[in-house]
Amino acid sequence: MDPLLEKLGVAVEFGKVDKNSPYPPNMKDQDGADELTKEALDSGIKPTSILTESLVPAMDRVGRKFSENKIFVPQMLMSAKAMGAAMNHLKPYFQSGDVKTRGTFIIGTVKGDLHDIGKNLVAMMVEGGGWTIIDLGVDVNEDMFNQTLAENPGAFVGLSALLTTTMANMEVIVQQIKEVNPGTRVLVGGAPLNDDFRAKIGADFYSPDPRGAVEYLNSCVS
Ligand code: B1M
Repeated sequence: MDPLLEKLGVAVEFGKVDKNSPYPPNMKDQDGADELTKEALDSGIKPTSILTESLVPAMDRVGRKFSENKIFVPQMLMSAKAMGAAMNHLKPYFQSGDVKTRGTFIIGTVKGDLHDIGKNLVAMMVEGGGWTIIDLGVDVNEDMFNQTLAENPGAFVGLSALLTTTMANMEVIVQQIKEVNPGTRVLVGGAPLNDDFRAKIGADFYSPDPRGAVEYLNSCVS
């Protein structure tokens, strides 16, 4: 792997946001995710390579260490911050300059769930695919989705969940959307989901990644 991508992965794994960040103390004065991502882009490394070869594997390592009780929530949070600093540099590439004409996509992480890195990636890439995005953020309940749908008739909806506990909330949200706004197409995603779960809760499409979500949405309007 490119040594720069390796270094960036380490910065995200250990939560080094930028050079001025005092955390972690043993990486004091070293470049963080902010500087390293910029350097990687300036050196010509593709944004998708930065994401898939460095950032996402780093977050997987973080998750593994958390499961093994080797790190705790504050460290996980610092890694998420470092990932966010990196994503700020990638955003313009994924959003691209396309005219937004295909339709409106309302996205949010479901009630009870605060994970937003994957949801933000999906939003960025769908926007890059030519869609107008309404990002409702995290901890979004059925009423917020339905109210936004009432203001944007015909919009598509995307739900993200990262916790097995909040997958249950997803089911309620899908049912309520379908009841109040019949005909709305609902896409679901997030690490603990699969297509069986999608079918069980009556959502229209499951994608394990942002690309699948973009392809599905585009196929609905072409
Ligand atoms: Co949390 N967390 N976390 N966490 N966290 C996980 C999810 C966990 C798997 C870690 C672990 O135990 N190994 C575990 C869940 C276990 C489970 O339910 N099975 C867990 C836990 C337990 C918790 C807390 C309960 C911890 C605690 O407090 N004791 C707590 C819950 C808080 C809450 O939400 N109410 C918690 C808190 C946090 C932080 C706040 C510290 C932080 C989130 C910060 C943030 O998001 N701003 C955090 C983090 C960083 C993680 C891990 C390490 C990384 C998540 C991530 O960003 N991945 C995570 C472990 C892991 O995933 N390996 C973990 C990178 C991201 C690019 O991937 O989000 O999967 P992902 O998104 C992917 C796909 O899933 C897909 O596309 C994305 C790009 O490929 N996708 C979609 C996502 N949404 C989609 C929607 C679509 C389509 C595709 O269409 C609409």
